Amino acid sequence: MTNMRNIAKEAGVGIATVSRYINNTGYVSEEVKSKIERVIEKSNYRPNELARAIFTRNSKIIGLLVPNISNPYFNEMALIIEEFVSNLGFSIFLCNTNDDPEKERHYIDVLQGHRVAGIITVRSQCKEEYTTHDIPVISFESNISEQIITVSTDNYLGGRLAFDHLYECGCRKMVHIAGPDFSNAINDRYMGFVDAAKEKNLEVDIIQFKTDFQRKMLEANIRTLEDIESYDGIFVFNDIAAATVIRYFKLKNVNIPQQVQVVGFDNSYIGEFLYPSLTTIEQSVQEVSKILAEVLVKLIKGEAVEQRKISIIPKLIQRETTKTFEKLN
Ligand code: XLF
Repeated sequence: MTNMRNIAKEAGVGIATVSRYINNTGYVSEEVKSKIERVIEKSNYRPNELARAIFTRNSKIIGLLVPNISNPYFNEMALIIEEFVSNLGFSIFLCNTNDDPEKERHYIDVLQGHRVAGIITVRSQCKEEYTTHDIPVISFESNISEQIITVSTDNYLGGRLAFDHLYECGCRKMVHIAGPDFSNAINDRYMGFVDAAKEKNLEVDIIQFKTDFQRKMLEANIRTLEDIESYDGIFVFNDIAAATVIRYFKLKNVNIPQQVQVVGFDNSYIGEFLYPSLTTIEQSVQEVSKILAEVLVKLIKGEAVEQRKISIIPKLIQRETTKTFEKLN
């Protein structure tokens, strides 16, 4: 039976070298690489997809790293990407990083070990880990390196749209509930909101949450917001956090939109199911997911992609958590 030991013996190299080659964990000279490849080629040991991938260095698996699949935006994204790539013969290897760089690093290693054909990484906190191997990578939101293509919404514009809408709906005492500050996307939403407020000479308050990926953690954050009903307008950094804010107001008998108006960000499917349904800033999950999948497949096929930054234009989706203009008059 062909195994690493046999391959090493036949190629005339050490087992550690074969292991470095197969796991892509260190330097192997071109000459040694071709010796190992020749032995692997000769062997017809092809027991399963993983082994095939290891031997041919080319699997039909795409690694998808998301902060946490329990966020509706990310679970919809995973569904759309999976559908798109499966039509092209690829399967998805889904990893939840929990916004933990250690966990993300671990998954990058696992994906390398599985010889994935490409990686889609969402809100990544790692950098060199993506540049020290030759697997094609595309990033949503995080700028990893000059070489790696980033897709992101114009979050700054999104923050401005949220402010302008609340302002037009009559809000004058506003607060922004911002998310974890390691995310460019979240910081840009915050900056857009604050800059638009400055232009109207309005001071806005900011509250910062440390997480958005688990409902329980969000609820714990929200319970600390004592005077939240003293505001008449709230812009929340994403829909799942906005859903938790709405529920909190329900429990406190605060009426939305009569007393407080709320705007989320994402336009994930959860917004329509809420009562009252959520006004939000859309970052089209269809558009984002399709671009991520399409561009990655191009990179896997070795096709050139010129654009390094791909920007999605956000748009206001008005529902029931903000007053309609008729109600204002
Ligand atoms: O990283 C940001 C924050 O949350 C991402 O785009 C999201 O809006 C998804 O819910």
